[in-house]
Amino acid sequence: MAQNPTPMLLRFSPTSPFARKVLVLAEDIGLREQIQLVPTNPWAADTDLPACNPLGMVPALGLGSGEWLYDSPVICAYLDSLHSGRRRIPDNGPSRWTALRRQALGDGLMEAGLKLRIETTMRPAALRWADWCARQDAKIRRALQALEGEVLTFPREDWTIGEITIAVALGYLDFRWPGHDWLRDCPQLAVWSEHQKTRPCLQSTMPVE
Ligand SMILES: N[C@@H](CCC(=O)N[C@@H](CS)C(=O)NCC(=O)O)C(=O)O
Repeated sequence: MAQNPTPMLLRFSPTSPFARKVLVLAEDIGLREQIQLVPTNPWAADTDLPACNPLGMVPALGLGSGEWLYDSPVICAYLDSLHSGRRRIPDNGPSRWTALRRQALGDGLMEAGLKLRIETTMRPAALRWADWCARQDAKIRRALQALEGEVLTFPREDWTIGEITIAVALGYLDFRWPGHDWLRDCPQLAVWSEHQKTRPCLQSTMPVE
């Protein structure tokens, strides 16, 4: 395996699903020990995160050269380029586009969940926008239905960035809304999700408040 000469720094928050996606991939491809974690609260008024990522978001990966990479798809593509094993982002062919599309769907699930959470926990109650919440809820339900329709085609062992992202997105929904009914009409996806939880890289990256 190629060794990165200087350790990489990951600005991350332990509750961020996007940061968890990066950590799951890093562990899965054997690069976790080359990354030093820098816990960062992107919402803190005095955070210096914008010096690394002008968008003020985690995850951001410091390369040791002074350059910082963001956002999670870019960081994952970079990490996947550093090892000599099976690529989690296939180099070419239809499997590449399926993996990237699934990553986009998983990222979109996380984003809808995050927007829902911001609206329901951070925004003052008097200013909350019910239609916005309903819109995010509908996105989540449609995305899950789409995944239910293709979950039986997911690779059994050789997962890609697509399935990694989807597993982390489902974990985020469980973490923030325990007991939710979003998977009620997605029995195959629910079974798949439970099975993924036995993977060491998902167990070692469980979100904590
Ligand atoms: N598209 C970005 C999304 C990252 C993101 O939304 N991060 C959240 C934490 S989960 C954040 O830092 N939010 C702070 C903000 O929006 O100002 C990625 O894939 O990395």
